[in-house]
Amino acid sequence: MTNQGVREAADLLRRARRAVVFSGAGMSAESGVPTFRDALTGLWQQFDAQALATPQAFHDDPALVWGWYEWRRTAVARARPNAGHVAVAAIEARVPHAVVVTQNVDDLHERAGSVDPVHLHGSLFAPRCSACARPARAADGPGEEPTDGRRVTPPSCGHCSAPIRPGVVWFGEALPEDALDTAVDAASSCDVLLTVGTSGLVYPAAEIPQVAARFGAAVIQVNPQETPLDAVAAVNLRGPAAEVLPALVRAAWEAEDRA
Ligand code: BJW
Ligand code: ZN
Repeated sequence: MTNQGVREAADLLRRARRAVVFSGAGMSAESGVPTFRDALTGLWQQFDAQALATPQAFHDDPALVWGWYEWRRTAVARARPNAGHVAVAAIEARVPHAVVVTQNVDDLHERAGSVDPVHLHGSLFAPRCSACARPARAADGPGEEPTDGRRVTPPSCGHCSAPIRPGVVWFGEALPEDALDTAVDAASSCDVLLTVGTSGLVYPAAEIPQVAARFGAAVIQVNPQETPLDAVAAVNLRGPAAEVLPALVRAAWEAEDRA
């Protein structure tokens, strides 16, 4: 990340009337939550996440998949928002109209103070029936899953007895319509879209920054690695979210605060 890049991005953000922050798994990496494309460990090491995040995997082996999500729910409940999440909430408080759109199924944006982030891929904390779709009661407490994970038989629906499934969006499933509509509306009317910690490989979510660019917004990307979104980014800040985002907030607003 260059100082010049941070200054450029800070100017764009300070002038923005409408902004979208679009986040992916890298946003939570420094909270200790593995990214989606990190290698899995423990019980799941012979799988990749893409193989587990499917309706077929849950159908074939519900205890394996439910156990994986319980392990992740435990890890997220024990994690804390990092300085990047806090900086996103600060951006939201500064820009007149700001919307946080996340692909993450954790609740770290909310816990850092973001108001009503749009969850495109659902939540670890909103299980539902796999047959009748009625919401199920989320388990109490952070969970007690061992570090290596374990199989856990999912609970049954109180109404129809089918297994309860995680309230997330798997491959081949439609995204929640209201969330996708809100995200597309926000992207098509913003001045700046800040994309943070996503590989930009999973659709239709990966279209959100592209929609913003197509409608004339400046796209700022925060990611230590190159991604396909480099092609639409006006500014690329190569670095970790918990370092780059606080630096961006300082550069955008600190001078103003001192004046
Ligand atoms: C850091 C960092 C630090 C590291 N700081 N950065 C068009 C073209 C091709 C394929 C498709 C298409 N349209 C649809 C498809 C199929 C499919 C798809 O996209 N496949 C691709 C893989 C090719 N899409 C779907 O199936 C979607 N559904 C659909 O299209 O339905 C159609 C339909 C319509 C009507 C009726 C029925 C069907 C659904 C996609 C659902 C995705 N779900 C998951 C799992 C959620 C639950 C769970 O978490 O288990 O969502 S998959 C997974 O990927 C998860 C993530 O939200 C998503 C995105 O991943 P993300 O966040 O980008 O993470 P990573 O790990 O990939 O990247 C991390 C990044 O962070 C890296 O770049 C690092 O460098 C960076 N990083 N440390 C900042 N400290
Ligand atoms: Zn049911």
